[in-house]
Amino acid sequence: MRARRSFEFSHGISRIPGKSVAGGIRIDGEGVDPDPELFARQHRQYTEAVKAAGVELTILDALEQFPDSVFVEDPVLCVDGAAIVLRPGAPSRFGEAAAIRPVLASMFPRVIDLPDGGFVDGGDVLLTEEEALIGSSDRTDDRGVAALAEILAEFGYRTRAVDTPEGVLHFKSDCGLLDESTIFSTKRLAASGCFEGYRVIEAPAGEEAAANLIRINDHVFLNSGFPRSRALLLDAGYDVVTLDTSEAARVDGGLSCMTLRFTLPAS
Ligand code: CIR
Repeated sequence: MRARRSFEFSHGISRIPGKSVAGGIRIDGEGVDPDPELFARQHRQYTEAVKAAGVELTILDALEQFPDSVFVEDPVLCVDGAAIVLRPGAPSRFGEAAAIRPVLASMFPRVIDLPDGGFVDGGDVLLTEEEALIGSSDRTDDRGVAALAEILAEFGYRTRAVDTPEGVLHFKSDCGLLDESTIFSTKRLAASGCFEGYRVIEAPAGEEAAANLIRINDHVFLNSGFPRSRALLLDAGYDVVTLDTSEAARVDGGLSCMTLRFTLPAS
C-alpha cells in the first residue's frame, strides 16, 4: 500500500527553544511570559514522543537571536524530497528562513525558495494527500499563496485558497489532519465551508485550542487539558498521545509548529 504522504513520516526537524523565547510574538501582548526552563522540558517530552512515533528527528541548537525559532514549521514546508523555504510574514522572523536553509540543503535533494514578493507562514498550510489548503492570514498574503501554489503543483498538489479566521494566528491554529480524509477543526473554521469534501470532527466548545493537533504515523498528538476532545478522538478510533504545551501556548505556539515532518527518499 502507498505511504500516506500527509501523515506518514520517516524524518523530522525540531529546534530547542532559546532562553529568549519570552520575546516571541504574541497576539495578547499582556499575557504571561513562558518559563524558558519549563518550555525546554516540555519540548524534550515533545521531541521524545515524536521519536517514539518512529521519526528520525534532527534537533537543532537554539537560536537566541530569533525568539520564535523553536516554531520551525513557519519558515519551511517539506514535500516529497524537497524543502520549500518560505518567507515568514512577521519581520522579526524573516531571518529564520536563512538560518535553517543550510540544514535543509544538507538533508534534502532539493531546496526551493519561495520567490521574493509574497509571504507564507508554514502554519497556514495544511497538506492532505492531494491538496494544499492555504489560509490567508496576517502572515500569509495572496502573492505568497499564488507562488506556493505554483511550486506545489509540481508535486501534484492542488491548492485550495482559504481564510484563516479573524483573530486567529494561523490556519492550523484551528485545525489538524487526523487521516487522509478527516480533519479536526474548530466550529468557527469548519463553518466557513473550507473543508468541503472532507470528513470533519469538530472540537467541542471551549476546547478550540485542541484543534492544533498533529497526526504522526499511528499517533495523534493532542495538547493536554482537553478531555472532551481526547474522548471524542479515542471514540473515533485514533491512538491519542497528550502533551503539555502550556509554555508554547503563551507565545501562540502549539504542537504542529514545533516540528518539520517529512519523508526522505531512500538513498
Ligand atoms: C509567532 O507569532 O510567529 C509565534 N509566536 C508563534 C508561531 C506559532 N506557529 C504556528 O502555529 N505554526
